[in-house]
Amino acid sequence: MSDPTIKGLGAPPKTYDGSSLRVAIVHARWNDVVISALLQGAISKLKAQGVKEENIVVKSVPGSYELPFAAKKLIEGGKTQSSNAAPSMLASTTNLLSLLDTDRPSTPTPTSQSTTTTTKPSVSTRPFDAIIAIGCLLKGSTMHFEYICDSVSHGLMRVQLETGTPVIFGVLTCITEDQALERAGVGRGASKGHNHGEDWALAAVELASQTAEWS
Ligand code: DLZ
Repeated sequence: MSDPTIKGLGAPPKTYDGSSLRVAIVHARWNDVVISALLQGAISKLKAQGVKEENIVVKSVPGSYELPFAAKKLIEGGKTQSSNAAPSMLASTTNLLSLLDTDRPSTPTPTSQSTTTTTKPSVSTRPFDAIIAIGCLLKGSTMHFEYICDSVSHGLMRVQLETGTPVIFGVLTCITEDQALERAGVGRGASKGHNHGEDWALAAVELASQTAEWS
């Protein structure tokens, strides 16, 4: 049984309507069981908050280290599309519909990146209101984990401060596999844990809505 604790996301000051928002999720493919669960949690919560399917764009990168670069490219690409719609960029955008149409490989393959193009015309061309960067870093026996955790967390922070687009830190930094599974809501124990992807979706909708009001 999970203990009630003081940890976790508190209630927002108000309810946010995501129906006018465009959100990109970029996820790493390392540790795919955890990533898949987090991705599904984020998508279903975005939809529950009113974000339309055609305004949820999903892209993947090999590992978490690539997330800051990909987040920045998505933000820049979205802004380029808005001012000067480039058909080639639209064609390379994978939206939720195409994700659901296409079986995601259970293990990363070198070709999966090149097969994610879609010809569906429903993709919006507005800039993204928020990016959710999802990854799962598991500690190994070397310093690799520490270097990547440090780079990715600072990189994602830098991207959002430089671009002015909220980038949600959806990167689990875990010592054990069980810690990661529990934080994706697919724990192996009696309690499955809690899917943090849902929290990241809520954070994305809140940040995108709030900061639009502030500016
Ligand atoms: C190389 C590597 C290792 C060892 N572990 C992980 C991990 O646990 N989670 C993750 O998302 N990525 C890992 N990577 C891959 C790096 O993030 C990156 O993709 C490569 O170093 C290439 O830049």
